[in-house]
Amino acid sequence: MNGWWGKVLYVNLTSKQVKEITLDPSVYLEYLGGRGLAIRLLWDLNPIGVDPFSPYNHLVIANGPLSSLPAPSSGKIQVATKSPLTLGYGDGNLGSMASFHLKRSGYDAIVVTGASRKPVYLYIENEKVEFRDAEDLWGLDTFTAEDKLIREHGRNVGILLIGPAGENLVRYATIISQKGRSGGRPGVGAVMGSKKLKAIVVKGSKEPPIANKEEFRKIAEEAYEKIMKSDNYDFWIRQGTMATIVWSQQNSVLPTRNFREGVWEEYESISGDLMEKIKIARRGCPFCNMQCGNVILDDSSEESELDYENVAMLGSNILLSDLRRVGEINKLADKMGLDTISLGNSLGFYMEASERKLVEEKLEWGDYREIKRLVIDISHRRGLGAFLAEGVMRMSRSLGREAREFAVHVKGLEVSAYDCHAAPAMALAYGTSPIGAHHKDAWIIAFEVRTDRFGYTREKVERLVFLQDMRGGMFESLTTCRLPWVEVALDLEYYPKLLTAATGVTWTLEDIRVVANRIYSLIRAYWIREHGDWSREMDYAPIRWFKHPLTKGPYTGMKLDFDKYNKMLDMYYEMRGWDERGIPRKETLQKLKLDYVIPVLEKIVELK
Ligand code: PTT
Ligand code: SF4
Repeated sequence: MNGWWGKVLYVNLTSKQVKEITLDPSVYLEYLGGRGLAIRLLWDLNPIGVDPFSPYNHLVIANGPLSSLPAPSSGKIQVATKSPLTLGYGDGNLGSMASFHLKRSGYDAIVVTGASRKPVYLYIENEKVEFRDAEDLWGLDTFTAEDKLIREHGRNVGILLIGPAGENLVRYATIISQKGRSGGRPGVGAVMGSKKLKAIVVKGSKEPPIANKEEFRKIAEEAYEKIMKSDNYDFWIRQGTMATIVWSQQNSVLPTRNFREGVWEEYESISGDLMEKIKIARRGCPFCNMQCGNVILDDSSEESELDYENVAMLGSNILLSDLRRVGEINKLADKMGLDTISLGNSLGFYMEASERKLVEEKLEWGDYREIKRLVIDISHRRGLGAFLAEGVMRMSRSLGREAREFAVHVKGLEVSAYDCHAAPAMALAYGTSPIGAHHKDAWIIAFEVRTDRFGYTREKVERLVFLQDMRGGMFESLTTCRLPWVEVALDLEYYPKLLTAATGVTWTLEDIRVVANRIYSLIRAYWIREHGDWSREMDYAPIRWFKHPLTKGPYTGMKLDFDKYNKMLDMYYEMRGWDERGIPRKETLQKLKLDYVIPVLEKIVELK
C-alpha cells in the first residue's frame, strides 16, 4: 500500500508486550491518518466509559499519509487519547522529528496501553522496541530530560516527552518535543504520566512508500516556491503568530482579565512589534520553509519560544505586562509540560475568584512572583497548585454558582485566545470544536471580522463547517501544518494533489470533506458513548459572553445573544446531519459508513 505502511505498533506497558496490528486498507481510505486514525482506534480499542487515568485507556501517536514526506510543513504528528480534562475525545498536534522518524520506522502509529509499575521510556528503532528504565529521568523537566536522552541516543532521533506536570497528572499536561513544541491540550501528557511513560524515543531508517515519487517532488517543489513568493511571507517570517496580538487588540478580541474584555491598554508591552526588536533566533518544525518559532531571551536570560496563544493567555488574560516575564512563564510551562492556554485560563479564573473573595488564598492580577511559584506548584500538585491543576471547570464547580459565570471553557477544555463577546461565529466554533474550546478546528474569527461582524448568519455557519472540514479534518489527518494555507495563502488544491501522488489513489478536496465529515460524526459519537448521554447544552459557548457585556473598547456594551446563538447551532446540526440535541442521525451514520456506531449509541440514546 502506498502512502501508508498499513501497520500500527501496539505496546502494552503492563505486560511489556509488543505486537504489530495490520489494518485493513479501507481504514486508511475512510479515515486517512492522524486524527482520523486516532479516533477510529480509540473507538475500537478503548473500553466504553474507561477512566482516562486507568491502564486500559489508550494513547495514540499517529502520523498521516503526508506527515514528514518532503512537502511543505509536513513534520507534524498527532497525539490523542480519552481526555482526563473533558472525559471526551482529546488530541493535539505538534511539529517534531518524532514525526520524521516514525514515518521511517515502518509504522503509521504507535498505540500505548497498560501502565508500567516503574518509570520507563520506549526506545523504538524500526521494528526493535525496548522498554528502558526512566527512574533517573522521572521528575526532570522536559529540557533536561531531552538533553539526557540526546546524550544517550544521539541527535538523530525523535523524542516526545512529559515533564513533572504529566507525571503528577495535571489535567492539562501536554506532550513536549524539541524544547518548544507542545501538543495535546486536553491532558494527553497526563495520560502518558498515568502510564509511567516518561518519553518515547524513535529512530527510523526506512524509505516511506510513495506511489509516484517524481510527481510528488514536482508538486512539493512548486508549493514550496509559492510559499516563498507569497505577499505575506516576509512579514510572517518576522513575526509569525505573534502578529496576532495587535490584530486582536484592533478587533477587540484580545483575551483580557479572564476574558472579561477584548482590549488591553498595555497590549504594546507584549506585541509582535516588540518581540521583533528582541528576537534572537527562529526555530520550527521539520520540512518547513516558513518557520515561525520566535525565540527571545526571557527574564532569566534563557531562551523562550513565543507564539500568540502563549503570550495572550499568559499576558493580557492575567494582566502580566512584560514580554520577558511572559516569556519566562511560557518557558516554565514548556519545561513542566503544561498547556499555556489552560494555564492562563486557570490563573485568570483564580485571580477573578480571588478578587470576588470567593477563595481564601489571594492571588492578585499580574503578580509575577506568585505566578512563577504557582506554575511549579501546579506541576507538582502542591498547595494551591493542586486546586489549579484541576482546570477551570472543576475549580468552578467547587466554588459554586457565581463562579460558573466566569468559568471560560467548553466541555471542560479552556478557551484559547480569542474573546467572543462580539464574535458570534467564533463562539460557535468554540462551542462545536470536537475537543472542547480550541481554535484549531475553525479559526473563523478572521472571516468574521472581514464580513458581517455581528451577524448570526447561515453564511458564517457554512464557512465554519468548511473550516472544520479543512483544518480539523484534512490537516489534522494528513497530518501537516495548516499555516501555509492560513497564513501565506497556499492553494488548498495542493493537498489532494500531494495525497494522490503519495497514495496512487485519486483524491479531490470533496473526497477529503467526506472523510472529514465522517471523523466529526465519529468523534461526536465517541463523546456521547463516553458521557452516556448528550444534550445541546454541551455545545454552548461560555456563559460569560452571554451575560457580562464588554465595558471597554469599540464594542462596549456588546454581548452574545443566546436565542440567535441557538439558531446558528441548529443550522450547524442540520449541516452535519445531527438532530436538535446534537446527536448524529441514523441516516447520517449510515451514509458515512459508520454503521458500526449505531448499535452502540442505540443503547444510550434514541437515534432519530
Ligand atoms: C496548540 C496550542 C497552541 S496553538 C499554542 S500556540 W498557536 C500553545 N502552544 C504551547 C506551547 O508552545 N507550549 C506549551 N507548554 N503549551 C502550549 N499550548 C498551546 O497549544 C504550534 C503551531 C501553532 S502555534 C499553531 S496555532 C498551529 N497549530 C496547528 C495545529 O493544531 N494543527 C496543525 N495541523 N497544524 C498546526 N500548525 C500550527 O502549529 P495543541 P507546535 Mg501544538 C511551545 O498542539 O494541543 O493542538 O495545542 O504544535 O509544534 O507547538 O506548533 O498560536
Ligand atoms: Fe511549524 Fe510554524 Fe512551520 Fe507550521 S509554520 S510547520 S508551526 S514552524
